[in-house]
Amino acid sequence: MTKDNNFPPEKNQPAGYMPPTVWTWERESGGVFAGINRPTAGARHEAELPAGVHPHQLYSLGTPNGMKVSILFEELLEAGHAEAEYDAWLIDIGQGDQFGSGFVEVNPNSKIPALVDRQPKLSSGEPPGPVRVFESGSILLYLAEKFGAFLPQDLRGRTATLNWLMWQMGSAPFLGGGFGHFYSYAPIKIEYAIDRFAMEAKRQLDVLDRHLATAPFMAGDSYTIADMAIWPWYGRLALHQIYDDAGTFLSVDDYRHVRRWAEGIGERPAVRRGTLVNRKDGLKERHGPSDFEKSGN
Ligand SMILES: N[C@@H](CCC(=O)N[C@@H](CS)C(=O)NCC(=O)O)C(=O)O
Repeated sequence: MTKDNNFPPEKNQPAGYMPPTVWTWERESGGVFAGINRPTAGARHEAELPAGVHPHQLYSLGTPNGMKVSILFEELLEAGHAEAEYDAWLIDIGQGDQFGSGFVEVNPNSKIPALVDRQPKLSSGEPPGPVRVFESGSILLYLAEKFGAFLPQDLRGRTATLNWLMWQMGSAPFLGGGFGHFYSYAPIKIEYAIDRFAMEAKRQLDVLDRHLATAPFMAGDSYTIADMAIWPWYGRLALHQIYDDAGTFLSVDDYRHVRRWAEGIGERPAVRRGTLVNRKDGLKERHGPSDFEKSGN
């Protein structure tokens, strides 16, 4: 298919629009986040990242992608891994903190979450020094391997966990960047785009629902990093917690196995704590367990 197809340009949005031969960025597109979006990568200003006392320095925001990591940290601590202590610093993506030079050194993709591990478990012969980790899926895998937790050791369990972790990384952009963007953030409502991504979001919920009809958790009987990756997006959607009234729009209550799973995970104390981290309306920064008490949440 080419752009010179038979559809009449007057039906395009805006009417008469035809894509030029070469796209150039002329103005902000409007909508939430338009002010920070540019067609280029790299640092936009000099800014060092703060650092606390703990081995793990997390630079994040309490969005679904950010929550995955703070949930894992809280689960590790809850499970008794005291060495999983972390400092969590708020990166305000609306203000462009992700384009500061320090952040870009950790994540050249300028997106939260990003992690610096100052006490990595290096193999013998590796040069000493911190390890930088970006992409939430990579961070979850990194920490699960470091602590030997929430990642089954048997081949089938480990593979199932990674299958669903990778599924999440590939699928959530359709839910967030596709459905969420056009349903909630875009400056105009475009029926074609909303239909396309609502269809895909519902298909994904059906994938999860059919799977969760057969097992308590994504990778089978045990709670793993796959659940921690999927829950902040699809679990919270099933609980009507993201994108305003999107849960009603997508009839999420029909996916009863997803709901059962989402409710169970949502009640875990570590998940409750993890969802509060790096939120302007929760715990802006987290440097120790007592911060939760101080926040009043
Ligand atoms: N695939 C990435 C996606 C991360 C991502 O999209 N982060 C968003 C917030 S949820 C962000 O930092 N956006 C800032 C920007 O796009 O400038 C991951 O899972 O870590």
